[in-house]
Amino acid sequence: MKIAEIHIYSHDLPVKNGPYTIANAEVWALDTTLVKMVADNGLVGWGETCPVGPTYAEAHAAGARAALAQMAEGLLGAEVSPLGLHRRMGGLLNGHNYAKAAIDIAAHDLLGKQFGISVSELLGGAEVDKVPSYYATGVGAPDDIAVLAREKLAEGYLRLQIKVGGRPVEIDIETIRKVWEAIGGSGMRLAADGNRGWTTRDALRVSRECPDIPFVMEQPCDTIEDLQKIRSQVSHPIYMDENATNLNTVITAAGTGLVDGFGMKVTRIGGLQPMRAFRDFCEARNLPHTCDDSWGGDIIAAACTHIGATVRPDLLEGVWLAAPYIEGNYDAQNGIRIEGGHIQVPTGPGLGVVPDETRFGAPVACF
Ligand code: 0XW
Ligand code: MG
Repeated sequence: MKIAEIHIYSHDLPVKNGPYTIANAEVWALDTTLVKMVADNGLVGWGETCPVGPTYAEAHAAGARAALAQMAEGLLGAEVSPLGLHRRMGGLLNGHNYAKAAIDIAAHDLLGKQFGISVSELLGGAEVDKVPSYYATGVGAPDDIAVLAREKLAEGYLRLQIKVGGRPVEIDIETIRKVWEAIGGSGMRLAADGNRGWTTRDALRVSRECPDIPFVMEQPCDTIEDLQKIRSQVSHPIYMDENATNLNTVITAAGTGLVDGFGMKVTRIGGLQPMRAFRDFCEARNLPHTCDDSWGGDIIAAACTHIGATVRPDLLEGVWLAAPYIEGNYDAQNGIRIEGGHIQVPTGPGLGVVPDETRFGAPVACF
């Protein structure tokens, strides 16, 4: 099965009750990029990539489309095989994993459809038919975030990620304390995600002032050097998120014991093919991790859910989806939904979701 056509779409996803605020970004609407890959046998696969604005990571929506346009011509006629496609993409464009991920996801969707199996089966087999999600708050007032924490606990979420950073650190400390008063003892796990927004001074202070609260510090500071600096001085586990930009970085971070786990994004690492390698490295080192993306609709949600279902369950910190912040689904019937803090793994072939492409309008580019 070979690639016959590649169509690229841009689609607007307004943030429900926006804006969504994190340390380095405030977003009201996200510009997502969809890829429709048509094979020479007529089968169709879908991919998606959606940076959460231009400042969260070294990624932006127009950049994704430019990178895809750069590679598309050179991918026509290629075999639909994720490994071969990654090698071919590497020969067409250096870097830009987040754009390559849309091609990778579409190829997995197509392969699954051709063999009549789901993407999780392609990735080694699902361990579960439902995966836990986790809820991510925005940066907010301590009392408001504590109320939200109670609500999400009652809804059935097993894990909460609160956003911190980008404001006086005293308010972050107060937020962590109030949230723990709300959920402590319930079994709900807690992560405080700095999204690169704390200085090492702030991170050290938070850890010193909250020694009694068992939260994970997710990407507290901007750089790997910052993480190295605080590593031996904090009493809280450190998870790497934004700095984990490729498998090479992950191998070093895991291999040198720099981190205790990862918040991982399928598109940042380049798609499902590198994500399965990441999953296996983490299992070899007993490192917990999430299977997320920064944003996106049903295609990204399905990709994250399928890989999440293949992770050793005790290492899966949850599958985060933008669904609670998005109105509706691309696939009205089988679209991905969070119910009681959990997500049903799609059972249909490939990704198991079929988007209504009339929602996306005309493609912005066709090859
Ligand atoms: C909570 N997320 C998965 C969604 C936002 O895009 C940020 C991200 C994170 O963990 O950094
Ligand atoms: Mg994070």
